[in-house]
Amino acid sequence: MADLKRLHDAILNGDAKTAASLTQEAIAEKTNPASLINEVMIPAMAEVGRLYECEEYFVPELLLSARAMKGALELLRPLLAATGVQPAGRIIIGTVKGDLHDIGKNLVASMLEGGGFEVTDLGADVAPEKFISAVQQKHPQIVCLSALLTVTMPAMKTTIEAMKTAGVRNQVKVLVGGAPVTPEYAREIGADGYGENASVAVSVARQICTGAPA
Ligand code: B12
Repeated sequence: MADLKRLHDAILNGDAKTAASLTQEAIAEKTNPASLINEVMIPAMAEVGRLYECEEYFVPELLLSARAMKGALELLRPLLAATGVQPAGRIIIGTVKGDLHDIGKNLVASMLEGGGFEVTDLGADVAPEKFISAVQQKHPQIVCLSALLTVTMPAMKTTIEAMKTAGVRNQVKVLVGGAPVTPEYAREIGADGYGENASVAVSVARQICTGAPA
């Protein structure tokens, strides 16, 4: 059986090769991808964050762990998408301008795909104009904004304001998230919804698109 503690440690230690091979093993053994992510991989990144906070890790270690996490998530992505049911709606997602964090956003995008949504991922450090032109081209029901830095949270507000000015705000619902974002902040900046993690993002998106309870 794949050693999940070793997978946790491989992400923690930034060992992308071991993380990928243990993830492959877990996939071959039909380990549930959602529990692999929620019970092993996200806790590993949380520990990385803790070590960074107490100055045992620095940016190079963060980058190595992030690379290991992304590689493992990439392997799980098709499995998350395969669990999907009916196409539930179109979604545009991106990390706001000035912010390069994309692991959580990628996870949200994958889970939304898994939830049957058609997702256009604009990437990280996305300017408001890019969100606006994606709305004009793709006509999504929802725009998802991610921010991981206190200093980039205001870019969510700027993006919403720019959507108003461009006349597209009333065509979509805006869903926000990311570690420093709170439901109060979401309300304050005029977002329509907030999700604390990727699975909540899927239920909130489903509620917005179908009116189903979250
Ligand atoms: C990995 C990491 C990095 C990597 C990012 C790599 C990448 N490709 O993403 C690198 C090394 C590049 C990095 C850089 C920096 N980082 Co950094 N980073 C992290 C770290 C350790 C983990 C983030 C992560 O991936 N978490 C795992 C994912 C799965 O969780 P998540 O992102 O929170 O996403 C979940 C939810 O928030 C939610 N969610 C996320 N987005 C959305 C969107 C929607 C719509 C919804 C509904 C939900 C949702 O669902 C996700 C899944 O459950 C955090 C620490 C932490 N504990 O968060 C610091 C952290 C975010 N970084 C921090 C800092 C300070 C920086 C730098 C400024 C450091 C520096 N001095 O250069 C730079 C900024 C660069 C920039 N301009 O963006 C601080 C931010 C402090 C703050 N509040 O502002 C943190 C909190 C570390 C700390 N404790 O100080 N970082």
